[in-house]
Amino acid sequence: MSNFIQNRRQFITKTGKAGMALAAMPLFSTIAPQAFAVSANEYAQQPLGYSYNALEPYIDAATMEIHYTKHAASYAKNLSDACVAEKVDIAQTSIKQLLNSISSYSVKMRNNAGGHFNHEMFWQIMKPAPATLPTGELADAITKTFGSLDAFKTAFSEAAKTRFGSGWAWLIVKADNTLAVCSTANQDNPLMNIAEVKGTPLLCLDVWEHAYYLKYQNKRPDYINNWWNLVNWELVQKKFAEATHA
Ligand code: MN3
Repeated sequence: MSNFIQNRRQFITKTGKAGMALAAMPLFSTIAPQAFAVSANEYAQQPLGYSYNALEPYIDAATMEIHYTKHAASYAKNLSDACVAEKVDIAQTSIKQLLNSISSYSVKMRNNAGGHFNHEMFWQIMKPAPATLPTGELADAITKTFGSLDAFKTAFSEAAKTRFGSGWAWLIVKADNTLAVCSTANQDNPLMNIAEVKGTPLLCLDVWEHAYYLKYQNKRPDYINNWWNLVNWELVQKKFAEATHA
């Protein structure tokens, strides 16, 4: 199979509805192959895997649409601009590599590389009607570190509630394969070389007001409590396995 056809098939699989329109086109259309290569680019905003109202009643459609099309889209656009200005070769540099050397770049790069990475992860780490519990090695690790799933949720929720101002709460796996909960300010994340607590992110929660204010106003704890109904545990588990079996 040629790379072009393979990329095109992957693109259609990844893009869902948007891809369906392309699927109806003749295979050898006049669309440039680059159009597909860009969709797989981790520096570009990827299509949302569900509709804006799919996370209701926990996150409302208006919040999702504004969050995805305005806030998150801006981070991707500004990251792209910063990479041009600061001569980052995005074909040769993964976002993780960029984050791990973020102290070498501008504040604009830091805010937007983090903002883009964090939101892309956030959309994926949620799904409509997910499994309600982690299983397997992840469940064992959570019990070992925190005592129980409930104790973990309490610790994570507390990190999210007490993050002053704007930021994120995280479950990470550290270099020694142990789990930890932490939070970061603004759009920082635990992959950054400047992070106080470093590790591979497994789960993240956006606690910027733009993530919940339309529905929850000042009641951040209610947003956090409801958000647990959306956690894509299968993906958290997959990330844990990838990080610990590397
Ligand atoms: Mn956000």
